[in-house]
This record gives sequence, structure tokens and C-alpha cells, in this order.
Amino acid sequence: NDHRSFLIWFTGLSGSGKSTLANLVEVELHKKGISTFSLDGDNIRQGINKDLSFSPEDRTENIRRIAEIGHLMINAGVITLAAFVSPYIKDRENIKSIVGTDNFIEIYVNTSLEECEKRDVKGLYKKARSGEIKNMTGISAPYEAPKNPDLEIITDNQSVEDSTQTVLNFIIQKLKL
Ligand code: GGZ
Repeated sequence: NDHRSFLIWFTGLSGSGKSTLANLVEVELHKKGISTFSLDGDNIRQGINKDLSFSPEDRTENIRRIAEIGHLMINAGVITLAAFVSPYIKDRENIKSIVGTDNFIEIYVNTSLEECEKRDVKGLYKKARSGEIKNMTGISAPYEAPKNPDLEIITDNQSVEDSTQTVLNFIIQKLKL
């Protein structure tokens, strides 16, 4: 398969379904013989970025380092999927300046706070409400929604299968696969 490489970036609240979506899209791309690489909180925040907290400054540094890794991956010719809350517009703008606007695809996984809080897979929202953790995105820290994402997925009114298909169709036409 000959194709351009891209950094496909999923932004949204904790529990919005970014990683789930990225993983399912990755499975479908693999079925088409396209190799990819995935970056998310689990392989980044426990490794290269384990020195970083959730303060605004550390989130900025988190995203900057991930963008630099994404840049290396693009240069290696690998389609890379990244799933991070990335709550600040200026940080997401900075990704474009690091990897190049043409190599960057921004996907806004728009799941309402109400829905994310209802799921509360990791119990973080409950802890944030009680004050046990601070700087929780959506509760005690801001989320600046993309104004002009390449693609917006509103998960509240469609199944995860439909969301996956929507993202996949978008990527396939973008990559001209
Ligand atoms: C947001 C937090 C926080 C706070 C821990 N705010 O749903 P998750 O668990 O698996 O994904 C969230 C992840 C966010 O890390 P990111 O590197 O994506 O954030 S950022 O882009 O803003 O730097 C959540 C968990 O870490 N988590 N504390 N206070 N999410």
C-alpha cells in the first residue's frame, strides 16, 4: 500500500470514546493491509511523559511532545492515530505547526459531559465532583471545543459502529486508499 502518512488526532473529554474509536478504526485499517501506530494516554503518560501532571502547563508540554513523536512517525511514513483530551485550542494549533497542517487531521469526539459523567469508567468524574482530584477536564478545568475540526463525531446519537464507519470513510477518502 502506497499512501501519504498522517497524524490523525482525536480530541474530546475523558470518557468521550476517543481511544475506543481510534482502536476500532485501526482494526479496520489493518484489515485493509495498512499498518498504523497508536498513541494514547496509556502508552505516553505512563512512559515518556510520566513526569507530567494535568496542570495547564504540563498538558501543553504533554501535547507538544506527542506532536513531536507524531512528526517522527510521519517522517517514518506511518499513519499515526493519537487520542488525547488536548483541551486547549492553542495546543492543538501548535501540533499543526510541528507536523505541518497538511499532515494533520483533527477529529472532535463530541460526547456530552453528561454522558461522559454517566459512564465514568474510571470514577474520575465522581472524584472530581467530591474534590478528591482537581484539574478535571469538564469539571474543574476547561475543554475548548474545536471550532472547525476536519470531522466531528457526535456519539450521543449514534452507535460506536456507525461512528467507526464515519471516521473510516473520512480517512479513506483523505488518504485516497
Ligand atoms: C482529564 C484526566 C485527569 C484530569 C486523569 N483531566 O478517560 P481517560 O482517563 O483514560 O483519559 C484521561 C486521560 C487524559 O490524559 P491526556 O494526556 O489525554 O490529557 S491532556 O491531553 O489534557 O494532557 C483520563 C485521565 O487521563 N485523567 N486525570 N485531571 N483527564
